[in-house]
Amino acid sequence: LSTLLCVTLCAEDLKFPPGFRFGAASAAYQVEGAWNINDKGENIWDRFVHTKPEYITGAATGDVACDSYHLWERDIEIAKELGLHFYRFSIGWSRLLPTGFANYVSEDGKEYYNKLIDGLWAEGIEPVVTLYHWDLPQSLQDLGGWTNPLIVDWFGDYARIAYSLYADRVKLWLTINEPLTFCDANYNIGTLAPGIISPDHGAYLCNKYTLLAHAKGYRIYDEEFRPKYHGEVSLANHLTWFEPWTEDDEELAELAIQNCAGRYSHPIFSKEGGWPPSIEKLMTENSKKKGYLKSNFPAFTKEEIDFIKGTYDFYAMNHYTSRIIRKAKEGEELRPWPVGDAPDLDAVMGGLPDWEQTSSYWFFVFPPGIRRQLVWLKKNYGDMKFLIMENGYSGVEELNDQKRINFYESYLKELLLAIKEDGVNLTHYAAWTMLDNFEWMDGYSSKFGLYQVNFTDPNRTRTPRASAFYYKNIIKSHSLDV
Ligand code: BGP
Repeated sequence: LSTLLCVTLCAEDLKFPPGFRFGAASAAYQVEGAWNINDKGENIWDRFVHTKPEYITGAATGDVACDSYHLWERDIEIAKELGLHFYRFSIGWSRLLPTGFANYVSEDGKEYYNKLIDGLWAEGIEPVVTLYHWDLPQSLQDLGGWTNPLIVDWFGDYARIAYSLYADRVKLWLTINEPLTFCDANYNIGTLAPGIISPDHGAYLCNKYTLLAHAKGYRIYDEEFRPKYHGEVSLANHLTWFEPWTEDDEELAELAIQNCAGRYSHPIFSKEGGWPPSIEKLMTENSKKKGYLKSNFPAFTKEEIDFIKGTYDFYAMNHYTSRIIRKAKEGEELRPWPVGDAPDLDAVMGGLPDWEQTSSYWFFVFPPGIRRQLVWLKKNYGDMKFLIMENGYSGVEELNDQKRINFYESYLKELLLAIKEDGVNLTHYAAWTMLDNFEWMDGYSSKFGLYQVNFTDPNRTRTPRASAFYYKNIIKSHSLDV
């Protein structure tokens, strides 16, 4: 009845389902610092920031970042202050395995994550662990990184070691964070480490071997660890939502969604598996246009399709932004990815004038996108457990960050509608992020933190923003009615 009486959501509707869990997400390279401490191995971000500083705003590095390697206890205190139910962090592959390979486990790395996991549990906060958040050991990159099929085994070995050390206390695992972002930005235009430009080959090989590596990581857990520990595993996909510019662009918008969401979802979550047929067709046509004899989009064998299919226990989505999209006009010049348009689709993309532009060049605020994306996933891949594993707002330094509060309120409202009106089984929400941190190519110029971090202070003092109190109240009341 309340729904009928209310124009928008009413108090009752603003409640999250019992058992719904709130958290925050982070990534090793973005917060830990201590890049060369003890026996930690060099990773591709260490190498990238030290050799190609011109790629990063202010030539910033993650050498110290938030210094969470030393300040992990303060981080747990903050997670407790916020009342988080879970804290998502990633393991630094080369911190745990300095050579990148399984021949040698760092005692120091092992203990660091042990302390973090135990410290979180001591405060009743569940650790959620990502195995790979973009910091490949440099030793593996030197052998081709994600374009070398052997990465599937290297990742499998690393995953097995991480499970054997922590699966007794970690029940929720994400194998890989955002293949779309790191494959396309690593190997397409070279803006993320290792900064290799190979759009027609590197990016696609990375797509394929990332999916196979994820599947390997999933299957190892499933066969060797699940019987004892009963945890759950999936990967986290970055999904941008696409709206058609006009009715004529509906098919194109669907193709763009397939190219973003489908490329990393269809092989895992669809009944038939393999690449989305529309994307395979598009890539073949594009290869021909570019003069290749055959498609340079790497095909899967039947065995590979079966190996990847079904390797999930839930769908984890990172979502920030949306685009409107239209076909390029005859002779229209496309702005290069990722700032502008979509050459693969011969399409122009952007935000509408009333979509707020955040401090990140790629990020327009469009709250309905998050709900529409979830509904699309449910429609395409069926009913399952959905988790938001990243969502947040990039702004500036100010402590009174009303715009971030507005962002969280509007996106969370859409999630409540997805749960209540569309029947989406959404169980977790992770804010990106708890602390200002090293935001990849933006260095420290872009702030996503609920807590401000003073990066000029050797103690890396953390100070709550207004949004931290807002998020804390939401968690406490389990409702948006705060
Ligand atoms: C996600 C990444 C995060 C985080 C966030 C903000 O794609 O998983 O690691 O960085 O985006 O993005 P950016 O740092 O590019 O502004």
